[in-house]
Formats: sequence, C-alpha cells, structure tokens
Amino acid sequence: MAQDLRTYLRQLEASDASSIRLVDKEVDPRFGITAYAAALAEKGEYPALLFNRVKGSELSCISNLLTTYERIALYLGCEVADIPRVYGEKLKNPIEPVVVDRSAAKVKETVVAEADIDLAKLPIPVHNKLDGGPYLSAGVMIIRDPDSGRINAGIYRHQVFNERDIGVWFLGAHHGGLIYKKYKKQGKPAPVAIAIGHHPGFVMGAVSRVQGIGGEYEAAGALMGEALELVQAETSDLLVPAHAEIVLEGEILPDEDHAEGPFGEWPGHYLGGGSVPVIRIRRITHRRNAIFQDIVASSREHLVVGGVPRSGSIYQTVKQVVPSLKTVHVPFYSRMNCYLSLHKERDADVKKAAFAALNTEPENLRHIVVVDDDIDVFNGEEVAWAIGTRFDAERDLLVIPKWNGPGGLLPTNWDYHPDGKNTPRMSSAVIVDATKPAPPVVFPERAVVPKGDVEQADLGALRKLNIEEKNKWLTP
Ligand SMILES: Cc1cc2nc3c(=O)[nH]c(=O)nc-3n(C[C@H](O)[C@H](O)[C@H](O)COP(=O)(O)O)c2cc1C
Ligand SMILES: [Mn+2]
Repeated sequence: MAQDLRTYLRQLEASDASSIRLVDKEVDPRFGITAYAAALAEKGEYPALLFNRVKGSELSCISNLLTTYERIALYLGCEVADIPRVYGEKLKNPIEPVVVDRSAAKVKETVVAEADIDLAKLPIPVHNKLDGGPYLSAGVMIIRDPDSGRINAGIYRHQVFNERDIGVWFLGAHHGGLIYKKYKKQGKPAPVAIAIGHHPGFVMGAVSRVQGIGGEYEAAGALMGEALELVQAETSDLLVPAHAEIVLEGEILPDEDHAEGPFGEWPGHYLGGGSVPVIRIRRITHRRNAIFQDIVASSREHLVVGGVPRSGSIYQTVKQVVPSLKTVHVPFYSRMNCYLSLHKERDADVKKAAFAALNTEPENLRHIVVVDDDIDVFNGEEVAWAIGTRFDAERDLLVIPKWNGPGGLLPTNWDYHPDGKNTPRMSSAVIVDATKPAPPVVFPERAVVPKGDVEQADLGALRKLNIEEKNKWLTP
C-alpha cells in the first residue's frame, strides 16, 4: 500500500500514542486551532493535534504534526543526530514517480464541481493576531514549466480571498514564481494544483533544495522510500499525488492581482505581502472524510519543516568540500544560523566548510558557527559553550558585508524609517570559528567524568527520601 498522511499517522501513533491528540470540541478556525498549539507550546509540549469539529466545516484538520526532529527521524528510519546525513543521501538518490489509474487514486473519491466550490467549507485556519485572513500553510503547489515540460512543486503561502480565489506569494528566485512569470508574459493563465495532506516525505520533498526546475516528486519518492503515485488532474495536464487528502485545481490568472497579508512568517514577525497573483479554484477533489493539513505558521512546525531539508542539503555539499565534516544543524529556533561540527585537520577547513554552507543556502543563512567534533551541534548550550571557550572575535570572526538580501523575509534585510516605510537593504553574514587550533598545537583537554564510570552509575537505584531520612538530614 502506498504511503500517505494516514500511514504516517499510524506509524506515529504506534511509536508514541501520546504524540497525537484529538480535539473533540468545537473550535473556530479563526485562532482556535493555533490557540491549542500555542497553549501547549507554552508548556513545552508539541503533540500533533487532530481537530474533528472545526466550525463551518465537515472535514477535520491536523496541525502541529511535524514539530519535532524525532517525528522526522521516524519516517527516515534513523536517529535524530543522523538526520542530516540520511536526508542528504536520500536526496542524492531520487526515485521517479509512477502514474496510477484514476480508480486507484483515493484523492478522487469526491469531486466538487466548479459551481459548488466554497473554500469556507474547508477548515482553513487564521493563524496569528494580525494575519490578513485564513491561509493555506501546508499546501504543495504544483505547476508545469512550459519550456521544459517539467513539473515543479513547492509550498507557498496562500491567503483565501473569497469562496473561490486564493493568493500565492512567491519569494525571489523560487521556481514556482519564475514559472508563473513565463505564463504571465504570454498573457496565459497558469494551470496549478495544490495538494493538501500527505506523507511528511512528500511535504518535505516539496521544500527540499532541488537543483534546476522540477525534481520535487523524485525527492519526495526518495524521502518516502518508494515511488510517489500520481494521477491525472481533472482540469489540466498536471499529474497530482493520487493519495493526497485534498487537491485544489485552478489557474493563476495572468492579470488579476490582489492585496495580500499581513502573515506571521517563519522568522516570527509579520513579513512579506503586497500585491500577489490570484489563483481561481476550478475543481476540488478529496478523499472521503479528508483531513485538511495545516502547518502552524511562524511556530516550531514551520521551522522544523523548513530547517531539516536545509540541514540535509548542506550536509551533502559541505561533505564534498571537507570530508571530515561530522554533522550539520540548522536549528529550528533560529534558521538563520547553521552549526557545523568537524574533525579539523587543517585550519583552512573551517572557512571552506562555512562558505560551502553559505552557498548551499544563500537565502536565509547569515551566521555560520564551526565547532570541533566533540561538540553536539543539536545542543544549543554546547554550541554556546564552544563559542565562549574556543572563539576569539578579533582572530576568529569573519564578517561578510552585504551577503544577504535585499529584502525578503529576514527582518534585518530592511531599513525602517520614521514615516513607517521600509526599504530593502543587504545584510551581512558572519563565520564564527569556535574550533580549537589544528594539530599539532596542544589545546587544554575538555574535563569529563570517565565514560565507563558514567555507564556504571545505577540510576534505577535512585529514590525519594523517606520520613526517617528526612528527619535525619532535612530537619534543622
Ligand atoms: C511552511 C512553509 C511555507 C513556505 N512559504 C513560502 C512562501 O510563501 N513563498 C515562497 O516563495 N516560498 C515558501 N516556502 C519555501 C519554499 O517552499 C521552498 O523554498 C521551495 O524549495 C521552493 O521551491 P521552488 O524553488 O521549486 O519554487 C515555504 C516553505 C515552508 C516549509
Ligand atoms: Mn523547484
């Protein structure tokens, strides 16, 4: 059986039943869904949330699903510390998709005709206080490049404007926007499809850095470990995922832009917006009892889904330049940062690794920290300790002025003026070399308790103090 959102939910439930929680109470899609995620996040909890009574909709909504590295490691079949390597290696071995018959495609179980389309019937959340409206945050938009014929996919934010029109916000050099402009130049509508609700390998395949236009379906196959099954769309020559929960089909209109935003973006501020192209929805197909998938915008889920694929691509490119690379972390708590650990053989390894990382992810990275391989880059405290003990700014800091921008989603890529206007600017990148000097220099040893003794500590014997012991030691 082909993998999809449901096969993954089953796998997740079997591995840790407390990681999926049902909200069996009516919630308003306006802030009600994100309110649960935010209330739990305040307590440091990130379970997937399945809402089965969203006001105004007969469909359920899943949100907060891809919030932890453990849930990514689960479908990749590896340890958390090994995600960058495994992810990078899978992307290097793409798997071609296959086309299945309409009768085998679960996404065709229900077809909504153009005249019956009303997006208000989908459980689409309004995420944050100042958001301009409901947004699809986990929709994978599929478009065919008219020149090469290749199908490209990516997640782009879609604001819902009315019962049949949504927006699409393209960033800079993303292929989705470049392809749309080719249709617009010819004055033609661009056929698109938006797949909502699928296996995390499909969702993350769509946001992986794939060289050249297209290749996301192949990346999804690699991450899922099997060929992605596709089916013919209803209204165009696009091939869409056969086992998505929901597919919206439509066209980006060539001459009908609309004001968009604000929207709370991944750096945690309201960014982006302006005038965007409009997608007119012409058909909806979905499963019976479809689950609408949401990604909690500007939260940990948004950051994990965006950050893990970056770690995978960076691992791959840096490893080619500096084979002694141990691993990479683009932390979910600050995706502008990238921590590289390596076994340093030459002092030059540091800058070579750092520049390879910056060039793999030129869009968001601004702070590269290189540490030795005794530092766990998944532990922010260890990285901060390495900076505190092995980095001297005068000697070990390299500032690269005007590296990033201008404009875009990074708050530092804008100048803010007293009249309330913003103008785009470039911002700098830094390389922080927090490694010890390369051999043969002798650096002080790190103080640790011998490993063998740590392993022998009998943690099972620990217990609370009893009354007698309290009287003995805790009474004044
Ligand atoms: C949750 C999420 C939301 C995203 N929203 C947008 C967006 O609104 N616009 C955009 O251009 N990219 C967005 N991205 C990034 C793109 O999906 C990603 O960079 C993708 O690789 C672009 O593919 P492309 O170059 O083939 O267009 C988002 C990524 C994630 C994970
Ligand atoms: Mn692409």
